[in-house]
Amino acid sequence: PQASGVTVFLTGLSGAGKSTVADALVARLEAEGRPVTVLDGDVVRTHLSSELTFSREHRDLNIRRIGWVAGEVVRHGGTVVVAAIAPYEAAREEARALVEKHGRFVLVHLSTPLEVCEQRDVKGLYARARAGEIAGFTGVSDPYEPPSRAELTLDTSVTPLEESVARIRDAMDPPSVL
Ligand code: GGZ
Repeated sequence: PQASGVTVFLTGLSGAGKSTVADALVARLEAEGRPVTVLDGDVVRTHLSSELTFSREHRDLNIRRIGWVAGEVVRHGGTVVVAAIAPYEAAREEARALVEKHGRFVLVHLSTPLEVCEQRDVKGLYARARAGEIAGFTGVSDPYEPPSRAELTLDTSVTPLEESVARIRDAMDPPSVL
């Protein structure tokens, strides 16, 4: 059969659980013997988008780059897991189009409420944003447009990690042709 590539694109606020879910999903896929390319916003911004700010223009450019790389991997039958805030619908849809030229795209909205993300505040960024030390922080002083067509929506404050992984794993399989 023809190689069938897929990109799982995790979008949501800072602290929504994107990296945690991505790590657990990658572990599951690698345990199946399936190599995975991980494009985590944080890491991409170190290696591929180091000159970019958090302006809308730069966020969109960041997501376009991620979408293009994901498309190239999917073109060769690979598996990609993206974890990025990707706050703008138009940029997410651009990434979808770049990937769907070559394979499947599964958009997963981690819809964990802002209050929970802010309470977690793993890196203290929300506190700094509230104090006015970080301008244009998503959810505080910058927008997040919820996806209007996510394949899956998961709130990590109510869904256990293993269940999130299982549901994403199921959504990755191509629709069965009976
Ligand atoms: C949002 C910011 C900001 C601002 C720094 N707004 O939770 P983190 O800390 O570790 O990951 C976030 C990361 C967001 O990068 P992305 O590439 O995913 O964003 S986008 O998709 O919008 O391009 C956060 C940190 O960078 N961070 N400043 N102002 N998040």
